[in-house]
Parts: sequence; C-alpha cells; structure tokens
Amino acid sequence: MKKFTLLFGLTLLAACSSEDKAVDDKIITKNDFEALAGWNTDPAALFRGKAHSGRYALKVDKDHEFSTTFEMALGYISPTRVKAIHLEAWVLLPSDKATGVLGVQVIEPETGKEVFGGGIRVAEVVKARGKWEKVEADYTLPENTTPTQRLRLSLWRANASDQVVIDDVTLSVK
Ligand SMILES: [Ca+2]
Repeated sequence: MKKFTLLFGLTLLAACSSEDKAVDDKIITKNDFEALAGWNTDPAALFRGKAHSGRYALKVDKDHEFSTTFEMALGYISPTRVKAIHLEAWVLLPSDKATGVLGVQVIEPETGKEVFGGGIRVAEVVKARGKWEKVEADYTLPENTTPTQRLRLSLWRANASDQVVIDDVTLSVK
C-alpha cells in the first residue's frame, strides 16, 4: 500500500510538473503587480485601489509619462527566434480623457534604436469607461531580429490627462 501511494504520488508529481512546463514555455511575463510595490518600484507609479486583481495595477497619469517597464533580451526569452508574440491585459479607463498606448517594442541594446514598434491604443479598443475590460493583440516580429535585441513592454500616457490603468498583463510567445 505504501509503495502504491508513493508511486501514485510520483506519477501525480510528474503529471503536474510536465503540465506546468508546457504552460511556462510560452509565457514571457505574466504580472498582476501585487508584489511590485517597493521592489525598486516607486509605489506612486502604481495604481492602488480596486484593481482587476488584488489592489495594485500599473498606471500612467499626468505625473507619469511611462509606466514601469518590462525588458528582456530576445535570446533570453527563447533559444530559437521569436517569430510572433501575443499580448493581453485588462484596462480601466476612468473617462474619455484617458487615452494611452500599451506598447511593445524591439530595441537595439546599445543605441536604444527601435527595430520594431507596436501597441494597443487603449481608448480605441476599450468601449467602457470606469469598468475593467480585456484587450489583446498579436504581433509578428521582424525576421532579422538578433538574440541581443530587447523586447520591451510599457504603458505610455500619450496625450491622456486622466489616468490609464492596466492589470493582469500576459505577454507570450505565439
Ligand atoms: Ca493586480
């Protein structure tokens, strides 16, 4: 019986870990921003209140032109070339004065030169005001990217005079 239990446990463990791995392989970053405040991140750069998950989210407003930024070398994301990516996030626009872009870029590490740029113009996609809404988009990356070039994701205020809030962001390899 003891042997059986052990075997069953091991099988279960193996099943769980292989399943987790299948999911993790595709995800580049997934953030609910709950554990970010104070970890080298100015708490004032985060939204604190009724977030989509928990009480923290990412924001831009009249005092914050860009949000805290995700950045990672393409070669670190995947040993093979990243051909396309999928972005999804939850957005809260309090009013029509909230615009902003959830932007994706590939940049040269030394010069910061943009080799690819895309993004979701949230006010054009999100219909509701004062309510969380999901947005998503796919991007095909250029064929000549190199492993040292960096994938960057951030929220930009554009010409918003009201705050733009995003939560539960997932960026994955498509
Ligand atoms: Ca959150």
